[in-house]
Amino acid sequence: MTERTLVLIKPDGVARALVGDIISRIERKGLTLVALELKTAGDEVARGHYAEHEGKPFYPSLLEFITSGPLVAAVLEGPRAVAAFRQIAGGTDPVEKAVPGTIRGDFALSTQTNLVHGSDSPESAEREIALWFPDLGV
Ligand code: RTP
Ligand code: MG
Repeated sequence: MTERTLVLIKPDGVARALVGDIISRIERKGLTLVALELKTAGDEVARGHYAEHEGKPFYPSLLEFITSGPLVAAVLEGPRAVAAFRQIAGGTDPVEKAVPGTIRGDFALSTQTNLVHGSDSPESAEREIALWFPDLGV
């Protein structure tokens, strides 16, 4: 069954000029781009996006990081899109968890500046797509 996921190429990915490479990996995996936009997250969207992490020690710096500059927000579609994108992204810790061949495993060193976000479930995807692309129909 086809599914959608919300992906961010975080400000570090844009600043490091990795947008083209990351989108190329998404396309080569076979996922379809449904929406794609360069945006800068304001405080409200950032808090909504990372609501599940409120209260954690890294939350303030995470908000600062995600609002620090332009990012690319995208909606991808395909069979098992949520898991498929998280597979090509690699684990959250780019050294201990992400393996070579994944976006984080190949290009990141830090658990915070780990280049990409991908929704962690179809329910999260629905919520995040409504947050980032309120005009996108279902
Ligand atoms: P994401 O939500 O960005 O796709 O990443 P994820 O599911 O792999 O990781 P999650 O646990 O949801 O954490 C969200 C983002 O918060 C930052 N983080 N920093 N210990 C730390 O300093 C720490 N832990 C998480 C990362 O940017 C992570 O992607
Ligand atoms: Mg997450």
